[in-house]
Amino acid sequence: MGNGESVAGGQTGILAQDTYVWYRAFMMEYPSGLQTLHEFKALLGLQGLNQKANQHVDQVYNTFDTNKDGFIDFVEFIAAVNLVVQGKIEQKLKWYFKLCDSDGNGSIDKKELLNIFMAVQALNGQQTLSPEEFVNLVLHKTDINNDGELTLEEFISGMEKDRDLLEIVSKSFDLSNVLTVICNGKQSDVETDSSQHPDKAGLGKVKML
Ligand SMILES: [Ca+2]
Ligand SMILES: [Ca+2]
Ligand SMILES: [Ca+2]
Repeated sequence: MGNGESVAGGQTGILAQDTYVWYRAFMMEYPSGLQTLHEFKALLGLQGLNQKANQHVDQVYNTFDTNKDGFIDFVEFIAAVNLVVQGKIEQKLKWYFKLCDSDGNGSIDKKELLNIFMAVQALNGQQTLSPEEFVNLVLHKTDINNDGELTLEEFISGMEKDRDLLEIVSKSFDLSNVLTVICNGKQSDVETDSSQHPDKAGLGKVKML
């Protein structure tokens, strides 16, 4: 305890050492210290998406932009990395809920679930379930009062009770592929013969799930 402060905050966060590696990578890529939505998409190779997928990416970006200034700064960035890499289940579920609740009214309805799943599918490609199957499964298992909408409480307690469902949902919302892209840097752009030791080697040390 004591002076173990890190940008990410909290003892369960990414180690200070890792944070430094991320910080260097972030500042190298974004010398202004801010990442725009456009850069976010460029970094992840997410240009030219269809509308659904695009909306989803916008929403992911917006949930990471916690102070809502329209940019992701390093603190927001590392919080996002922290969540995706080693967030506790409940933190992740809260974040999934926020992602799904696109109108922000505090509950998820069928249409929101359907939209999010189709968006995720557009991004990640093949899924074992169809969007309808996914929505029906989630509602069937978590909509306890049967009103066709999910509160945060229903969503979290439903997921915690059903490991299989939790796994399906976690897989659907998995962003670790996104982090792999970040970790590897824009390798395709940097394929000129690199004589020096690549600076980003340290990034490989950041543990992925
Ligand atoms: Ca921000
Ligand atoms: Ca809603
Ligand atoms: Ca309900």
